[in-house]
Order: sequence, then C-alpha cells, then structure tokens
Amino acid sequence: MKNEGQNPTGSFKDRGMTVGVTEAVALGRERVICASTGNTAASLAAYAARAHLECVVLVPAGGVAQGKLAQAYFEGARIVGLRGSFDDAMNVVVDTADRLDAYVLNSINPYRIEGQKTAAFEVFEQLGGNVPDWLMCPVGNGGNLAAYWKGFQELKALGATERLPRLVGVQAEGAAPIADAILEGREEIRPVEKPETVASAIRIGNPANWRKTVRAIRGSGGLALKLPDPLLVEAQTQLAREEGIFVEPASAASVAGAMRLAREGTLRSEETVVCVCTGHGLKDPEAALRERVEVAVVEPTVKAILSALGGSRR
Ligand code: AN7
Repeated sequence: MKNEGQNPTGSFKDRGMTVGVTEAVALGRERVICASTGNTAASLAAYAARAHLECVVLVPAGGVAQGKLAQAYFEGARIVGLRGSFDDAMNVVVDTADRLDAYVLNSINPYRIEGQKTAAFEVFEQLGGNVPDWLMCPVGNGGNLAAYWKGFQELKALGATERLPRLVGVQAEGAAPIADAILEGREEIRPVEKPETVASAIRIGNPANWRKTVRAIRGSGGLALKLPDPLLVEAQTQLAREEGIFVEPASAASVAGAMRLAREGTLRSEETVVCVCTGHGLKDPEAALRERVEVAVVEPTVKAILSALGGSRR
C-alpha cells in the first residue's frame, strides 16, 4: 500500500501542488484557483499560504468532507460553495480564473501531473528498483493514474526498467464514466449526470483527464473496475482494523479493487500489487461514522465501563 495520506496536507495532491504553486510564483502570478471535491482545495490553500498567494476554491456546497473544508478555511482560502456538483465547478473555473486573473491549479495544469508522477519514482525506489506487476488506483478526474503512467514510462525511457505495471483504475459504481467506457469497449466516455457515492472525493461525473486515463489503462494492459459503496467501506474498515491505517473512502477503492481481483483469481500470489491510498481518513470523519458507530456513554467508574464492554475479560 502506498499511503499518500502521509503527505503534508494528508493527500496525494501535495505532490502536484508544490510544483504547480512554484510555477505560479515563477510566472509572477498573485492569485490561484481550483475547483475541488476537497483535497485539491486543502492542498492548494496550504501551498498558496506558504507562497503568500491569494487562493480561491470552488466547491460543491454540501459535497465536501468537513476535514478538507477546515483545512482550506484555516489556510486562508476564499471558499465559494456552488449550488451544483464538482463538474459544475469545473465548468466555470477557467472562465472565473480569467476574470480574476487567477492561475488555474486543477489537474488540467500540466505542472500538477509533473509533480504527481514522482509517486511512480517513489514506488520504484521503495520496491528496491522494481516496478510492481499491478498498480491499483482510485480514479476521479483521472489525473493521478495518468501521472503514475507518465512516471513509469519515463523510468522505462531512462532504461531503469524494462517492464511496466498493469494499471487498474477503480471508480465508485455511482460515478464511473471512465470504468464504463473501458468495460464497454467505448472510445468516448458518457458523463454521469448526477454522480453519487459515499466517496465524495471521487464524486465526479465528467472527468477532466479521461482521455489520458483511458489511454494509460489500455496502454498498460490494465483494467477498470466500478465498485459499490459498501465494498469501499468494507475495504476502508478492513485496512483500519488489520493494518491500523485509516484512509478516506475514496482511498479504499484501490484496496477494494485488489480484494475483488484477488478473489476472482486475476491477481496471483507471487505478483507484486501496489494499492495507492490517496487520502487520510481523518479528512472525512462523517463518512467514517455514518450509520455505524455506537459509542456507549456511562458513568466514569470501572464497573460501568466493564458493564458497557460486556463484563470483565479476566
Ligand atoms: C482522496 O480534490 O478531484 O483521479 O478536487 O481526493 O486524480 O482526480 C480529488 C480527487 C482520489 C481522484 N482519491 O484523483 C479534488 C479531487 C482522493 C481524492 C481522487 C481524489 P484523480
């Protein structure tokens, strides 16, 4: 598992954002902007704060996890909630940026991809100079998977490896335009009008980088999966309980995908499989707590505590 929740703002977005904001500074820009399901906003706000740039983030009102909003808020971003989806926000971000003279730092910005590809170099290094057989990755806009592919291809071009991993893009069933196009063998995606999933980070119906992502998956001989929310939550729970690693629901898509492919016999036991876990679980406590947590409240006595736990274990 490649735990990208360990990055400074708790998601993989930092890799591209440090490069993108550095470029904004180099260009002499004073204002940056993004549309976001949350993590891009939290990351951009942090690097913009460090660079003393003004930061505007456009988010779907009510569609962003509290942890991510709190980050962007404390990091001083101007947050505008839109009555609409992330896709609506993406539709207006470029025109809004023009009017505000702001530099756009969504993953349509190539410097973002340049930063994000370093994750592929790190995976290679951490596997002792090898590429994995499979790389599983959650897919929203598709920038991350496309960036991994670019990184691995560059390693090959440099002669560091002859092999390339097979890439698996995993989407949530209710927001799976890329997976659908691949599974149905179509050239073009069909945007999803009303994307729905508990994994708010990847609640994206019209992914900006779909062409690059489809090319990466097909070019690598890989696969696409779409998985229902309960499987994402099951993987999230299992990762926390068996490994002590708490990720947000979107992140767990990679692990859920690996579980699915292992069960089907597609992954073999001698193969190396890397699951990219893209964001930290503390970002989205509501999703983690939904429906499931019952916390017993008792008097502060040993007796009451043992009684709540169902009696003494000794
Ligand atoms: C945890 O923050 O799109 O396929 O605006 O936060 O590169 O889009 C977040 C995406 C996966 C999908 N996992 O990555 C945003 C945003 C997490 C994420 C993705 C996101 P891409």
